[in-house]
Amino acid sequence: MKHFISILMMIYLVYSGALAQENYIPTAENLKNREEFQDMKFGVFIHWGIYSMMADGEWIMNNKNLNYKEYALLAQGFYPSAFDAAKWVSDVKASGAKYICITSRHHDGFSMFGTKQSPYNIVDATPFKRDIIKELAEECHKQGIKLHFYYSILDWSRDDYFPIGRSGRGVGRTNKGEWKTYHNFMLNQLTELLTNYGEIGAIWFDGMWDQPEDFDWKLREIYDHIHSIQPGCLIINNHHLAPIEGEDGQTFEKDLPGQNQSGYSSTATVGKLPLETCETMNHTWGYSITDKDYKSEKELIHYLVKAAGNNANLLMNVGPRPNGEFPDIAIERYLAIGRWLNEYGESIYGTRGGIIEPRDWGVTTQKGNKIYVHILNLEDDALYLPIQGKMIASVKQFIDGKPIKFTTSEKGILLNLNSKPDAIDYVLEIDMK
Ligand code: FHN
Repeated sequence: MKHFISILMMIYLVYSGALAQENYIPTAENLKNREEFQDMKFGVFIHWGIYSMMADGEWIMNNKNLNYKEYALLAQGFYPSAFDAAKWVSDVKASGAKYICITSRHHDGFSMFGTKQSPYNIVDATPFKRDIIKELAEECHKQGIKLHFYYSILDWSRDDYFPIGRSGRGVGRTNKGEWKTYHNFMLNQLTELLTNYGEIGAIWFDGMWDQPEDFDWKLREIYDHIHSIQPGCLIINNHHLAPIEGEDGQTFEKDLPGQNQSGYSSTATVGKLPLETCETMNHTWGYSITDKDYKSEKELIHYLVKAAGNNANLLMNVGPRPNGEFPDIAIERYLAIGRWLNEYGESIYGTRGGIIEPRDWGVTTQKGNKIYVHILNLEDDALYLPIQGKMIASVKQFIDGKPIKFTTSEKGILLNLNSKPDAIDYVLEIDMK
């Protein structure tokens, strides 16, 4: 009998353990942070590492099949003499962005923070010896910018990232390490990131696509570990899939939610979590000396507005130079977005995707009883909206409050704009009754 009861107990424990793994219940703080995350609407992504010295993007180690031991020697020459966290954060603020997501460790395996888990980090392996993540965190907290950490779960330099994945196959690793030590290494680094740098808005994972679909990353253990240290910290994973239990947000790479122009998003079903889309200003994420093909101010503002209309944040990337400065053209673009947000921010911050689905002419955003109509591309001097006229109190130009005349039909209204809009974003404000 005793034996029978202990078997029952064991079954119960295993089963309840499995259930605990399955049902992630976010804390109230986490839910509040999700709302705040959605309200912020605009963030700056920073891809920076020792690869910036080679000035050809963050994948150079893989793309040129650089031997991992040889590549590691780059660290000895990394001295970003112009790095100034205060300047970064004030430029980010001037862009109107409310958060920064920075690469704490990219696929090359080099940690941009002072970690005790490996000497291959900015404090111990470079003559610079400064923990740039610490300086950035302090400045973000001081200037009221939220800080998110990008964290690669694939690694081209460690033997214990084994089996080797789809990428980094030509960098010379021949040893076979134990996955368990890699897993523990990640858990310990995450502990450091979540205890040494104050409140962290999100951990943003990347690289899961490196292994086959059925690979067991023991994600849930990683996610629970993060939430056990900072329950409010959002977990976002750029795995290009539908959200996985334990996550708090969903990101799309170079695509608005539901699109698949990048080729990354074919399996990324849009879920119910807060949404984000990340994009490059030019073509590469890490600094490239030749890639000068920057998107125009108009294109960038349109992307931000379209993201908002699709109920998503925009995370717009910059790849700092090896000396630690943002490229001048990136700063110019950020400042242009900031000037636009100074005027039109009310129609973006704190909004959610509007009741009218995105259209070819533009998008709508919504806050309380106000609908903002963002006309980005209209060939006519009139616009039909499927909103019942009787529900509308007024329609006006956002910028100066000038009333807009409209006629009502059975299912909607026809706005008389007088002329074809030519602003970067012609914004109308509709007050609902
Ligand atoms: O391989 C990375 C790439 O370098 C960059 O970090 C982007 C950002 O979304 N994510 C990966 C590609 O999916």
